[in-house]
Amino acid sequence: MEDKKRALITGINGMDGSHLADFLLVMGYEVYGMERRTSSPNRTNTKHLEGKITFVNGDLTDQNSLVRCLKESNPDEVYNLGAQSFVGESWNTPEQTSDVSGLGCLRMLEAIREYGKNVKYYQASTSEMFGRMVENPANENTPFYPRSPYGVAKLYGHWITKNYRESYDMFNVSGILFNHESERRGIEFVTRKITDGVARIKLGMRDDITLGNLDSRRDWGYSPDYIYSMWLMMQHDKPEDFVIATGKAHSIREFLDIAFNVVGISDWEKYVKQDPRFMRPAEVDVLRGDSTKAREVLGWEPETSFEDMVTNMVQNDMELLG
Ligand code: NAP
Ligand code: F7E
Repeated sequence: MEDKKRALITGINGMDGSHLADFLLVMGYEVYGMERRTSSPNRTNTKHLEGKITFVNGDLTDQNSLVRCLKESNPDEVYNLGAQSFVGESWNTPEQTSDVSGLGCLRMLEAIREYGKNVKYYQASTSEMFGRMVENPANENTPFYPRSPYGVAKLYGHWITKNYRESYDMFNVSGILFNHESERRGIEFVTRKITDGVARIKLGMRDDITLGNLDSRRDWGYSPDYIYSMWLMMQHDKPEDFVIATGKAHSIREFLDIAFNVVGISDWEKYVKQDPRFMRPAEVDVLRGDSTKAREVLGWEPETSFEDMVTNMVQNDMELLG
């Protein structure tokens, strides 16, 4: 019988980490999830995975812990999804964001080199690297122009992944993923903040939602569709970088329109307040991607529509709160 493939996922308790673990289990992998120690457990997204995967303790700011995680998991594939991923917070903690989301990638690459076995490496790059969008839609050849400490840190991760691929002949890939969401999205991100707020308003638990800039536009996809692209990149015959996007951008207002509509509210403006606290020092006005390469080379396509994704998220929050 063929040995099971083994995967190590950093950021296991995050949105993408938990969806990727679900998928890899279905594909017959032995899955190891790296989590960092917290004073109280943080397994909201991964409670259902207990007993099915192995949790290992490590931190992207601690080189030795990464080497230990590799020894404990002996992986064929490492998916580096761990990051300080909240753009707004990256102005408050720029150093920590750079350490985790930028240097964390370098540490994992060095850990793999020290471990000394052939391990494929996936880096979670982001559309935030395009920031001001020199070209719309952006593809793999579009110049970068990050607009936040998070975007700058991720750009470092992106380039060091490519540099180690070229320097040491490693199988390293970067997936440049545009925004993607799901029912497991962290509550601070605008999509989940809205769907949770809409459910609370509908259930009479709150009067309004307070947001920042309602005019920015994002190319929003569905996380379970996007994690599939990560796996496809790792199975491709050569290591390359790919843009993953739907190709359509929507404003926060459009998101609000659909989310409130799901619970039968059409005059949503009266329930939404704006506060400069949620505005950013440098905003990314629009993000839209061109994933032609992924569609042609990997055969990847997004499956879930924007409307279905928003509906799923609102209905899920209604169930959780109700
Ligand atoms: P997420 O839900 O915020 O998950 C990030 C994970 O990283 C969390 O589990 C977090 O652990 C972990 N983490 C934070 N600091 C760490 C450290 N020092 N050491 C180890 N782990 C640490 O993010 P996501 O939305 O799933 O995104 C996954 C990855 O894709 C991230 O790298 C993100 O930057 C990138 N990305 C996301 C999107 C998107 O739209 N979702 C788009 C492009 C790229 P705790 O639970 O302990 O905080
Ligand atoms: O903001 C605006 C905000 O925080 C989206 C991360 O996964 O995707 C994500 O980063 C937009 C911005 O996501 C609020 O100003 C308005 O224009 O949901 P967000 P993000 O910054 O796009 C990229 C691709 C990643 O890589 C990141 O890791 O919404 N906005 N009002 C607000 N945003 C928040 N969070 N809260 C508000 O109240």
